[in-house]
Formats: sequence, structure tokens, C-alpha cells
Amino acid sequence: MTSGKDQLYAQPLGQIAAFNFDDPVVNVFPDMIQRSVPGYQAIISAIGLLAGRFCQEHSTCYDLGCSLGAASLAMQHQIQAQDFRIVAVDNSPAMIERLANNLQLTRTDNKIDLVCADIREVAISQASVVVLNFTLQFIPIDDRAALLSRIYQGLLPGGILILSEKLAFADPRQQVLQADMHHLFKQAQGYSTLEISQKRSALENVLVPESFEVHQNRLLKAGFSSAEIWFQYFNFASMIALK
Ligand code: GEK
Repeated sequence: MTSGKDQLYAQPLGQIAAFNFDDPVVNVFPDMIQRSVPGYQAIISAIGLLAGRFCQEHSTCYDLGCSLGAASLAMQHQIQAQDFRIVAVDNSPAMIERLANNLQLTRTDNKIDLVCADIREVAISQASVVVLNFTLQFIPIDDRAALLSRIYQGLLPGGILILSEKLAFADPRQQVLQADMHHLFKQAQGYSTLEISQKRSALENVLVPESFEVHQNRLLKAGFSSAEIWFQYFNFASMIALK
């Protein structure tokens, strides 16, 4: 379970390739996400608590874009139901391979099934909890509504979707302020200006944020009866959508 410090963008890079979740990223992923996403750990803990409350007997919890399984592990830790499974999906073979190794090293009675696949192609059924923790932002905008609609259809009555995203803001002053505050957050976490700007270039057109209003409208259109923010730290937010 080796995991290092994220220095992927510390040196000047001539050409900056589009960001992808390959081996070098997997090696530093826990450090990278903690130091890049304000409130990440608080959100993971709360996903566990929400799953503890909403996981129904004989149901499945989905962790879509699971990376190294932080949300799945938090859910497994908190769920009291006797009969449930967690399906953790990611289309990065490097992530799934590392998560499989980590799970083998931890406990033998895991309720977590790993699937290496595109979340746009995974069947969702009998779900009580679905988690999209900073994953929808990597899905092409045109594919987002269909995915949310399939999630809605696969949820049982009383089910929830937890959707965490980097947000954009319609008001230009808010957009500039919140982006600046995120920059300061990353500096306070030890990232240099060079690292921050090279990472931003790598994520250009790969991570595409939208406003809360756009997310909320899309969730309601997909069928959810309510969608609200329960957590926000600058331009990073987590929403709960209720079936
Ligand atoms: C966490 N949820 O730690 N299908 C499947 N996986 C995908 C797809 C796709 N189409 N697109 C991207 N991914 C995690 C953090 S990280 C967020 C999620 C971040 C996967 C991608 O391989 C990566 O592992 C994950 O979504 C996004 O709670 O790094 O900002």
C-alpha cells in the first residue's frame, strides 16, 4: 500500500499532456486529492454516515468513479444492514488494480465488488445509495443527463444520490473569487504556483465544472424529487438528491 507525495507537476514541463488516471497518478492519489479538494476528508466521512442511514437491506450501494475506494470503505465501515453489497466502479485499470491489492491487505470479509468499466455502461439496479464523488465532472457534458437518469431508474424508493463536484459560478466575480480561494487553498497545502498552473492546464477540457443550478435542474429533470447542497468549501460542493 505505497502512496507518495504528489510532485507530478513540480518541475517545468515543456508540453503538458491531458490529465489521466494512470500509474504515476495512482501512486500519489491519496495525497493529491486531499491537498487539492477542500473538504475531501469531511465529505468522505459524511458519505459513510449517509450510507449508514440510507443503505437498505438486500440493496446495493454504488461508488461510481471509485478511484482507491475511499467512499466505499467509509460506507462499508458505517453500514449496519446485514445483507448489502457495494459495487465500486472505475475505468482506470491502474486504480482498480491498486484498490484490489489494498483490499486484499486489509480485510477478508469485504462487501466491496470491484468493476473496471466506464460508468456510462454499468447497469445500476436495486440501489439504495449511489455515490458520484468528484466523478461526473469527468464525464462529457452531453452524457451527464443520461447517466443521472439511469441512476434514478436504478434507485429503490427512498434511495439517494450523493453528488460531489467542483462548481462553476454564473456570476463572474464569484467565479474569480472562488477560483482564487481554491488557488490559495492549494498553496496553503504546499503546492507551488507552477504546480497549480501546470495541473490546471492538464485538467483543461478534462474536468468540466458546471454551476449548482445546472446540476440541480438536471437532477430534477432526471426524476429526483429534491436536490440540495449539504457541503461547500469554496468551489467544491457535495449535493444530496432524493428519489
Ligand atoms: C474518491 N470518488 O476518492 N467511468 C469510470 N470511471 C471514471 C470515468 C468513467 N467514464 N471517468 C473518470 N473516472 C473518488 C475520487 S477521482 C476525482 C474520484 C479526482 C474515474 C477516474 O478514473 C478517477 O479514478 C475518478 O473517476 C475521479 O472519493 O481525481 O478529481
